[in-house]
Amino acid sequence: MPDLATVKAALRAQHIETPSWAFGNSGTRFKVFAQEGVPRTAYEKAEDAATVHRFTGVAPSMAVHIPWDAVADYADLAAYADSLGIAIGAVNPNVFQDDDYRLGSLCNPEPAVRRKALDHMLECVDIMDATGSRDLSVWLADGLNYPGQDSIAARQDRLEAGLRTVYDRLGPTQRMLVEYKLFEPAFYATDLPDWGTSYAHCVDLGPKAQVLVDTGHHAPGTNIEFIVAFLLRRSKLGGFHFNSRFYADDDLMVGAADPYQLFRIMAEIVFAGTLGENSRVAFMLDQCHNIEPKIPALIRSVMNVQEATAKALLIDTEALGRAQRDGDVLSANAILADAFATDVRPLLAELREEMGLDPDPMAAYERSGHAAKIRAHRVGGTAAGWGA
Ligand code: PSV
Ligand code: MN
Repeated sequence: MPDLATVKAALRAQHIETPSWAFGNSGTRFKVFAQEGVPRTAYEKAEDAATVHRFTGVAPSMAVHIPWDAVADYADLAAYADSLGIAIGAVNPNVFQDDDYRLGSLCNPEPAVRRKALDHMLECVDIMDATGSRDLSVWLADGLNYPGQDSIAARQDRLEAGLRTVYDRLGPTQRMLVEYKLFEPAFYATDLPDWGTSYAHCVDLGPKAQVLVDTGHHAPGTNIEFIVAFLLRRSKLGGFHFNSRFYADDDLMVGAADPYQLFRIMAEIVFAGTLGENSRVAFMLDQCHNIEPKIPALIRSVMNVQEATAKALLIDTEALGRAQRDGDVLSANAILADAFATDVRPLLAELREEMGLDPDPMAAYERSGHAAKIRAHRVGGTAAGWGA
């Protein structure tokens, strides 16, 4: 059986990144529901991310999305985040919310629009330099709604050229994470629809380009842990955007829909030995809290990732290896199922106490009165979000 001290050390070293946009108002294309106490600026989003970290102890960075989090001085934002005990994580360029991007960004048939998208991405690398961020997180909304609308092959050529220019601008320790998505907003064809397409571009680009797996971006029934295992084997798994989905890209709290899937994904991470201090895999959340309060939803999400990780770390890998070598299908499956069935909450409570935290982050946040404080303080101004 795995040694408990080793399990705890791995859990303590795990780093789960929160997304700035999850603290702002969000909704669906039908309605954005405004909440009270929502941040007005990137600085206030950093305060919320720091609050999630204060209660969980394992969320010491916040991803930013530009221009949603545009500020006059990015080094100052990073210094403010640092003063709160967190860092600026992945920088996400936004090349999908401008009228110019109606027909795409890097794949757009119009050279001037491609240039505009490229310039924005290069500006995002400048922001990485200013904030000390390691990862440029690239997601394109590019694609086609109708057969014949544009040349699928020519769009791949434009994509390749655009990504290459951005890649060549990266510093020696910076990375480009290339995200894919099966559909939405384009419905007929997406220019980066699946992990294979992202992977092929990343292989062409070089070692600083790696695939980003958003758990909500696959066809129903896709075996995501297979993708994870494959990419890890090739050192091409850059990170995750964790969330839950029932139907499409639902962006619900990770672990809410299918905790067993999350466990199976984390099991592949454990099998590959890619947890711990030097993990090159970025564990990021990409969620929207449309009807639930945002800070506790993110605390819960971080806890859900921790629980899945703890269960994966408890897999008896030696016994599993034996059962696999013996072709003992039932025992092998039972070893995995046993680990998943373990109640790891007492272990995590103990770990939190050792880390000087409250053993129950959700209850501690409720008791803290923080929600009332931000509701009273954040009055006036424009709440961050999608037009709420
Ligand atoms: C797109 O659905 C996505 O997953 C990308 O990561 C975006 O950057 C993010 O959601 C926020 O809209
Ligand atoms: Mn995503």
